[in-house]
Amino acid sequence: MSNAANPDTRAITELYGRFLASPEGLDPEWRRFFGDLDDEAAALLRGLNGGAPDATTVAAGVAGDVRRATLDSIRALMLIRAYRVRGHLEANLDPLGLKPIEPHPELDPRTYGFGEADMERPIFINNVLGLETATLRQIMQAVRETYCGTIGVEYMHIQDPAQKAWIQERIEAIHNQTQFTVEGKRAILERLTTAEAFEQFLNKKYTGTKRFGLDGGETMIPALEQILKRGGQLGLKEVVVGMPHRGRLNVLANFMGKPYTAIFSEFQGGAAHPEDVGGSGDVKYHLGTSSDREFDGNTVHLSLTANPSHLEAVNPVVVGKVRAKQAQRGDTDRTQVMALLMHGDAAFAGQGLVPETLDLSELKGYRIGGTIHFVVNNQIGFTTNPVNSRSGPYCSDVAKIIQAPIFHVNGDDPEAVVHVARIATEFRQTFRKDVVIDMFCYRRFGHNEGDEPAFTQPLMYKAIAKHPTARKIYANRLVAEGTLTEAEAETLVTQRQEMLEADFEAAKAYKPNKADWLEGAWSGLDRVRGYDARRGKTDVPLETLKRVGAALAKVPEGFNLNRKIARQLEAKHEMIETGEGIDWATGEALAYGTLLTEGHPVRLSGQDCNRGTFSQRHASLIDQLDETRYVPLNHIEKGQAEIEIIDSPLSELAVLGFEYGFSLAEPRALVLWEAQFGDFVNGAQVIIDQFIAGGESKWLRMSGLVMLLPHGYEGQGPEHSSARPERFLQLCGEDNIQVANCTTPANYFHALRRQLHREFRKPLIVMTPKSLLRHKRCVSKLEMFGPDSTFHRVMYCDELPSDPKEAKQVVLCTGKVYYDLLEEREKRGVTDVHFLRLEQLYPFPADALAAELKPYRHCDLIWCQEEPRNMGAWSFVNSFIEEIAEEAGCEKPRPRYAGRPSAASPATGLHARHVREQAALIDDALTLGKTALKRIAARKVALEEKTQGKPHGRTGDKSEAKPVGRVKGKSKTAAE
Ligand SMILES: Cc1ncc(C[n+]2csc(CCOP(=O)(O)OP(=O)(O)O)c2C)c(N)n1
Repeated sequence: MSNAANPDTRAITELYGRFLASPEGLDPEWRRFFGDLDDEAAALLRGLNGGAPDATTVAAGVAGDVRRATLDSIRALMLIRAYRVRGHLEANLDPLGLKPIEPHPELDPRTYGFGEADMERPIFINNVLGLETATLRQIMQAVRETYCGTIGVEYMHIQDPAQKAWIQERIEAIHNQTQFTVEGKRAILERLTTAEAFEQFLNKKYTGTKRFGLDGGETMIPALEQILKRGGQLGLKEVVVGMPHRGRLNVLANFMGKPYTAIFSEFQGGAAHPEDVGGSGDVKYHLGTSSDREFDGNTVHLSLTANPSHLEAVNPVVVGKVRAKQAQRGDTDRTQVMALLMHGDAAFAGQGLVPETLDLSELKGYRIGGTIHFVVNNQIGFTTNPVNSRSGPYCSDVAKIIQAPIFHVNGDDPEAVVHVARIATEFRQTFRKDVVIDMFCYRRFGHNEGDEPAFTQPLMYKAIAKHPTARKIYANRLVAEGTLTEAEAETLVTQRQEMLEADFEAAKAYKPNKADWLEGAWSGLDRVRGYDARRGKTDVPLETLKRVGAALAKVPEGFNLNRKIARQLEAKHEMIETGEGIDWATGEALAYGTLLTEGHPVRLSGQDCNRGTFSQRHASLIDQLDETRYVPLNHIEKGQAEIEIIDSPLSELAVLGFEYGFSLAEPRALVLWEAQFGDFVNGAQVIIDQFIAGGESKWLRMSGLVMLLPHGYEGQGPEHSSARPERFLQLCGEDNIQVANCTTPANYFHALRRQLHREFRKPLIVMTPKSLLRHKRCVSKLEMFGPDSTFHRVMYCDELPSDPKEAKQVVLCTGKVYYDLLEEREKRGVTDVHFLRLEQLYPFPADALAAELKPYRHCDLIWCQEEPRNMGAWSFVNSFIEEIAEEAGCEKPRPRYAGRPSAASPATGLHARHVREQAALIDDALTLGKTALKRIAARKVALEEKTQGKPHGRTGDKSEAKPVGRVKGKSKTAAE
């Protein structure tokens, strides 16, 4: 709209007339401009002309007063609209006022042809801004109060007319200001004083100790209070809070109600939990807590989620927790439980998890009815200025991807901050949608209390040193307007200080008396004790299995099933009826279905997981004529629990975080996340390292989350082969997680059911198959799911050798390679090599393996894997195997390695090479002793010659295995 800066008013009227008559003929920018004006302009014209807007009247311009009035009204509306869109650019947001506010031409009345002379002329604006008819001066005052005061509102990007209109009405009629009562103002000052006194007290008592103080952003505390108060009035019963380091102690003390004595005790080196609880603990500014707060008779339960240092990583976890809690409460309209997330400005703009989590907000499988985001925008990130932190003007711009309204507000105006907190809460409760409060403030000290900020921001810190605190500014304002006396304001401060002193003394004797875990939804559960088989009772009566199986193969009358799916269902039916050949997907469905009949909800989310990446699951059946969905597992029997299978957005980090959060709040549901291919799991690494692996130890929070990671070397190249089991195994310690690689549908079934059939919860990471999904040998009989069946951590081969004495070599392995070994052994007629499968890699099944090895003490031991030597389980298992073999009395306890040589990339992209490598590693595993070593050495030489001395292929093995002969044997079937 290049000519909008200096418009000819007549031309605008004509343009508008043309727009009404035939908008297509207009330049698109003008079309959009008038289009946005349309409703109000039409109403206004109706008001002026006493009837419908008439294109010809406007275009031709009736003579005299009406024409001029019309023109004024339209121009005034254009001006008002410009303020709605861009007023925030001239708002007084920065308490430090470091940068001059640049006037924006679209906010200048001259841009619309108004001059000084027009200031006092009445203009009809038809109740816009609560004004029927107003002078330009009055209009300017109203728009500047509403849009350029200490609040800048961004909402014109919202496409939903109802949401946009709601905000407009909510702020324009009152010129975006709440008239607080004397009581309200005192309450705000009291909260501010509490926040400030706390930080100052800590600063005095623990000078230089890291606390990531809220100093400069204290106004957040009265704002949070308002969110709870207004939320409680609007039906809120529970808030799950997530926040970073900044101001966390203040929030714990002055919002969550954690006793000062407990916090001081932690500063004095005391533990957060009683000592006998165990765990590694965490620094105080990462800890969570929960409490009940009461306002006007409404009790709101608060829980602050523990989080790692990784900024924003807690976001999806909080959101997932809220979803679970909503389900527990039956909060179907999602107004009882809410997420409240606090952010730093640099982190909100910079971390990719922020948009990933925002993206979940409106999706059926993940929505929670909106999060309130509160950004403590202290205009700095550690030592980095905003200009180096983001490309957009605001740190909050990312929230526009979900069209959230954004309220920028000056943190030195506590009434404005509390006012927007109230509006944001109302908006969330009304539209059940995310909303952002971006509170501009400053950081009074360095990034932490030991830092010198003047090294990097000398000018900013000169300004801060001279700047009075928000409490002081507000107290002065209230004194000036006569709300309270200076002495009263000071009394508030001294009262707080005395209280803090008393608690400081009391803290010396403070001892935490209990750890807040295994409460609420977790009561009845216990922590794990001992390293036994931990099977749980996972077997299921045959009739239940058949009932579930029958439901799996049934569709409603008249359902138009895809022909290929129909054949699959017939096959399923056959499996259940005959009790033979139950495949992986059916085994999995039986696990879900039987849990559902026992009342355990199941929730599986991941990319395309309804169908399954390998077209194996088909959990939802799609009618071929109208695309309606039918989920057989939800139609087993009356009173069963429900399964939710959700095709996730293309995110690993946010979705895994969400499911982990869900599992924290709901121990009685089976919660699973599935990777498209296991390779992609590293996109979620922060959730794995910081939450799943360490959460229980750091924060005493258990999780029964299951991660399904398709894994296996099938010639699909570097990115579709490995779920990087080595990464998970490296994380294993202190009994934190379980890592499994099951080889039979029945064992997988028991592993899943076991998650809910023990008194504790542990995350389970399963390397799941790809080709085995359809492998004729990878099937189980129904009886393996039935009475007295169980999970096996170690499984031995059910055929050869018939007598352990006849064996010469034991090949240990995990996962799919077992079937490759089996087939090759068969093909070669080898009868003296015994196989042992580790179905669970961690906790390492030491007792079971020792028992299995005992009869084979005379044998050579081999570890066979498909992954390169520096990957897979080898580095993890080899010392375990050796120790156990030694203890079991094995003659040659050191296992020999049979697998791919170390490599930079997990797998080759060349299929022929994959086949060659795979054949070689199987050959290595099946070949005995010296012969094997000779062959390996020969291959190494050949390769080196080929690559002109560059060690590019296999590098051989240094095992000291001895040659052994071969024997014949018969079959045997049992496991562990
Ligand atoms: C993911 C991640 N990267 C880096 C850091 C190190 N770090 C801690 S605080 C901080 C600055 C954060 O700035 P901002 O988000 O504006 O919050 P503020 O500290 O200013 O309140 C950084 C870079 C971190 N904690 N997390």
